[in-house]
Amino acid sequence: MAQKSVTLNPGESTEVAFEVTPMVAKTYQVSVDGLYGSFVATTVPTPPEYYVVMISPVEGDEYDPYTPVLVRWTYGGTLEYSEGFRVDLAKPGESYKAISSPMWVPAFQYTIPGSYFDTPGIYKIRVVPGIGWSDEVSITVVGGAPPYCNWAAFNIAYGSKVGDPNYNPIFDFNGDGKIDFDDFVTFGDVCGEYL
Ligand SMILES: [Ca+2]
Repeated sequence: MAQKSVTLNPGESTEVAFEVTPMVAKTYQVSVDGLYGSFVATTVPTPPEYYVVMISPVEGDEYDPYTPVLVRWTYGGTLEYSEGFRVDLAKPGESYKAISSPMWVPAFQYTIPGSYFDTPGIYKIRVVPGIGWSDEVSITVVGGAPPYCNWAAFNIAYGSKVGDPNYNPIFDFNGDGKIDFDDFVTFGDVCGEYL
């Protein structure tokens, strides 16, 4: 806490200044030895040299269950970075866990496999730079029948891998680049009740 002491004789006044650097635009309450006041920060200072800004998804986006989420971001100030970016996910009611693989992504985008989004609710996604500030968004995974619950479409994609003409990433629930038995099991779990 900042502290300054002044001594005044009766009837005297003086000006005392404190400098604060608010990091969020909002109203701040201040008190000085029993005297209360407030000030409003309407703009925030320029962030540090290194910071992440999320491009997608945007706050409040809605997704169907088991839908992969493409996360894209920029890195402010300078594009030089040493380690890359870590992507963290907080499932509904849980705290953040690092989920990117490799942990430090040497790129500005990352697709979170659909298998992470197995429960309706609000998910938080955070991108953490090796150096600097992270940014986060919340998305909502809605309940109900996902549009891909279509056996005919799944059968066409079954057995394919990335690069094949019939590969369809929507069915690659675990994001391993191929649509195989694991995805078949997930498809059955998610879509069974809707088919
Ligand atoms: Ca797969």
